[in-house]
Formats: sequence, structure tokens, C-alpha cells
Amino acid sequence: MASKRGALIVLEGVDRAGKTTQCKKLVQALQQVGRPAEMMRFPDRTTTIGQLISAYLEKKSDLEDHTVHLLFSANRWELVPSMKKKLEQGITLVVDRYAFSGAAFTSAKPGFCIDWCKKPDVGLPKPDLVMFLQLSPVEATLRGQFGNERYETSDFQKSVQQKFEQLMKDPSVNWKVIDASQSIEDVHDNIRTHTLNTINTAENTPLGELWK
Ligand code: Z5A
Repeated sequence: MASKRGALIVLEGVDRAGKTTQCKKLVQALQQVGRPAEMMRFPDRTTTIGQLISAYLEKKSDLEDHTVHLLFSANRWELVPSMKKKLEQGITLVVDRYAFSGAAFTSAKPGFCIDWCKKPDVGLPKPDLVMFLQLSPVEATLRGQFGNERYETSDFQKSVQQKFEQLMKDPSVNWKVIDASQSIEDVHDNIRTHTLNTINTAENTPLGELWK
């Protein structure tokens, strides 16, 4: 009998919501209970495309806005064969940002509509669960100042948050909003519970296609 597939779990949220912290803790917790799990993050700055994106985010280069949007999407598509292979092998993937960040960040720029921004990512592996780490701008500020990367300004992050709220109205995606203002352990407990339930359901469900 073929082995049961892993689940595709995505963490989204605004800057400093704790996505990376929680992805790492979740992978460790899953491995400890004998569930194979790996972490991924987007952008994946290790690939050739990822290096172009990284230079852009670090303001070492400038790229036209449509172009960089398509590069973010291409950076996801180039990882799809390996993602599918791992999921088929029964490995649960815990992903730090995905196509929702792509649509939210670009559509927060002037002159972009959310529908256009979603198009390049239509058909990507569909997450079984997307957890949005909700954190107010005031609470985010308490976690430290913005860094020097592009997009790390308060006004832009507020627009991004509004775009995420628009994306979360889509019932075709399994969204869960997580209160990210709680302690790291409490947020983790919440995320782990949702994830374990999702892994059990995903085992018997085919992997879907995003926004199709
Ligand atoms: N982007 C895009 O435009 N298009 C796309 O398609 C994609 C991305 C995929 C990539 O940044 C940038 O690219 C991002 C979106 C854009 N731009 N912005 N802004 P990145 O992925 O390299 O970095 P990041 O996602 O911006 O990281 P982050 O948001 O700054 O951090 P985080 O992962 O959410 O949080 P963290 O690193 O886990 O924690 C931040 C701090 O808070 C740290 O000191 C923790 O110890 C602390 N923390 C975490 N949890 C807690 C709790 N619960 N209480 C107290 N303190 C906490």
C-alpha cells in the first residue's frame, strides 16, 4: 500500500508575528512525536532566483514591481517538484510564508489588484492549513524596531495586513487565525493542535491546487 501523504502547513502573518520561531518549534514537536516533518521558507534565498530576490529585499538592487512579483512566484514554482516528492513520501512540510505573502505584499503597492497578484501562483500545491499569526502593529513594535529591508515600514505593513484580511475571506482556503500576542509556548500549543488534526485529515485526502 502507498504511504500516506504528509500535510502542507503554511504560517503567514505580518512582520515579527513569530512565523519563523513557530515553524521551527512545530517541526521539532512533530519530529518528537514521530511525524516526519521539514521546514521550508519563502523566499528561499539559496536558489539563483532567490538570490535576485534577496538582493532586492536588501536594497542592493532595484527590480520593477511586476518583475519581482513574478520572481517571488517563480521561486515557489521551482521548489514544487521537491515539495510534491516530500509530501508523497509522508513528510509534512511546515512553510514560513507562501503565495499569500506574494499576493498581499504586491497588492499593497499602488496600481496592483489582488486578482492579478494571485494569478502566477494559481495551481501551486494547496496548503491543507494556513495559520495567520495575528499581531497588532503596537505589539509588533514591542518586539523590536524594523530592520533595514525593503517593506519594513509601518504604513506599508498596515496595507499588507488589510490585503491579508481580504485574502482570508476566501473560503476555498483553510485559514485559521492565531492570536500571536500570547507567549511563544501558548502560540505553539495552539498551532500544534491545529496541525496534528490537519495531518490526520490530509492523510486520506488528495493534495489540492491553490486558487483553482
Ligand atoms: N515577500 C514578498 O513580498 N512576496 C512573497 O511572495 C514572499 C515574501 C514569500 C521576506 O522576509 C520578505 O519578503 C517579507 C515579505 C516579502 N517582507 N517583509 N516585511 P523574510 O521571510 O526573510 O523575513 P520576515 O518574514 O519578514 O520575518 P519577520 O516577519 O520579521 O519575522 P517572523 O518570522 O514573523 O518572526 P520571528 O523571527 O519568529 O520573531 C520576531 C521576533 O519576535 C524575535 O525576536 C522573536 O524572538 C520574537 N517573538 C516571536 N514570538 C514571540 C512571542 N509570542 N512573544 C514575544 N516575542 C516573540
